[in-house]
Amino acid sequence: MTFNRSANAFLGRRTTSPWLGVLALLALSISGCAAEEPVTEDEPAAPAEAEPASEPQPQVFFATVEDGGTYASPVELVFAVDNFTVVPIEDPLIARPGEGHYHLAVDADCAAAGDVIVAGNPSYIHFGTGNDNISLQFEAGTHRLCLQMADGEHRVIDGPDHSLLTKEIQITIE
Ligand SMILES: [Cu+2]
Repeated sequence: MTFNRSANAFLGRRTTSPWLGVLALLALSISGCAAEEPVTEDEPAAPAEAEPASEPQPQVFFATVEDGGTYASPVELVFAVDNFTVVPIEDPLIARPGEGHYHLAVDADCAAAGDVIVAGNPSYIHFGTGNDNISLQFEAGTHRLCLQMADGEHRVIDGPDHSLLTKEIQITIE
């Protein structure tokens, strides 16, 4: 019994001893890593990645009048659009992405996205030659103007660009 116990104890020491060594090595390597950690933390933070340049958005606007402005009649209206190409309509009509022409609603509601201009309605003027200006006579008072980009089939541009390709303003004529 005594022999066995001491043998077991001996064996126990023999068997645990190498593990202690391994644990000690592990502890050393862990502390080694821990010691190196602050070095990486001290490195200057990587500069924030530049935001990927977002696609330039098409946007339509009046170049000569602004919302809330007061003007004398006749009013020279000039239109402009960024990141969109103004082209004359073709025969037969064809719609191409990113291209179109101006429509102007005078004292009338903007046409809904995807709607085709109402032919023969004098409230809706269509600039099918790709022209970008008109001189309009107004009576004194307030007037609504809604400038919209239409595609080559006279359809008010639909989709996510719609809101930026519709510009509604109110002007006052003295
Ligand atoms: Cu049109």
